[in-house]
Amino acid sequence: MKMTFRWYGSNSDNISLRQIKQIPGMSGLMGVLDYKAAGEVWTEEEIRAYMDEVHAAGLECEVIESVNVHEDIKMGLPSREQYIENYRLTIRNLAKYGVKVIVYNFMPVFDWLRTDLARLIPEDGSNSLYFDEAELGDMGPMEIVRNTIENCNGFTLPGWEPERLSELETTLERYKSITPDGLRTNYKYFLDAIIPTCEECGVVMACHPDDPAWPIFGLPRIAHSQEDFDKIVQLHDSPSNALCLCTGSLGSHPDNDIPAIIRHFGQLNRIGCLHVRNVKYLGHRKFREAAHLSSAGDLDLFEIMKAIHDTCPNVYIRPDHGRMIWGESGRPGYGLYDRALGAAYLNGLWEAIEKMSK
Ligand SMILES: [Mn+2]
Repeated sequence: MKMTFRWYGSNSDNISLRQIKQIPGMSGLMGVLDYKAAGEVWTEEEIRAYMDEVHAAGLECEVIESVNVHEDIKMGLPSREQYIENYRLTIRNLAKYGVKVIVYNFMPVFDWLRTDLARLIPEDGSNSLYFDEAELGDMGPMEIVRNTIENCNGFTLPGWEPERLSELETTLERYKSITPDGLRTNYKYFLDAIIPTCEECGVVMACHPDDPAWPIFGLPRIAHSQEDFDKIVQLHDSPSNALCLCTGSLGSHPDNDIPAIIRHFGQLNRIGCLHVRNVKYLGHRKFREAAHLSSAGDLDLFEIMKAIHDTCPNVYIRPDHGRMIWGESGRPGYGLYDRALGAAYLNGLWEAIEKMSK
């Protein structure tokens, strides 16, 4: 297992590489160029600049996240050809600088969704991201977009780039005629086009699950259960067509047995990387993000780490969203302190599992 940390780059993250390097057991980053719009080519110059900085800090960057798929590819429009060509070039450019795994998603419009980005946790005064479908009921898509952008403390949030959302109304209208099967057809077209490039360059594509793990606003969503991912890995049968198993996203639905899902796809060699975090269920389609410790939420992090250890022990993982604690302010979900605590805890579980299994 390689422990990593998400970092947005020195112009856009308030956490420094030195701080990340000081977290025990941190091997590197899951990096991102957060200023790139979906469909743009990530140039060699941009990637080199990012990597040089990371390597100078004594960290690796073998996983890159949020290489966003242009909406025209998901909708299957004729203009997808150019965007697919750009995506292939981005894969090649990233591979040249040592990238082994690319995290992306195939979710229509909304990358992830919360109704509150800083919900007070009354027990200890910290706050975390929160979702309540009942609150969403009164909000239209445009309103939730406005809320999310206004409440992100001036930081960009992955998937919520304002440029991408400017044509929201037209896009939402277009999706009305696309069924889940139709979306899968467009997905297969994309995978058939890019996976041979990945195989050539030794890159694994890791699809991130829907978050939360059910359909929203009537949009087709096809990545929120074991059955869904069985279909996805079969769309193009290759070890380069894998998933980013996000325990908090899939785990937002209590029916998803996360350790069992890890074992299933781990045995198939289809897990490119994992985001590991905990969630606390508060009712029907209502949850908040919790500290990583198992007893702080409803997921069993020991069983999760054990499933990783047993079926995909060399995989990249990172502590996912943390709470905001100790007076920290920053990008919602991506503070330093709680994620560092998460990494230390997950490393502790790992050490115990490793030694017990010998
Ligand atoms: Mn995730």
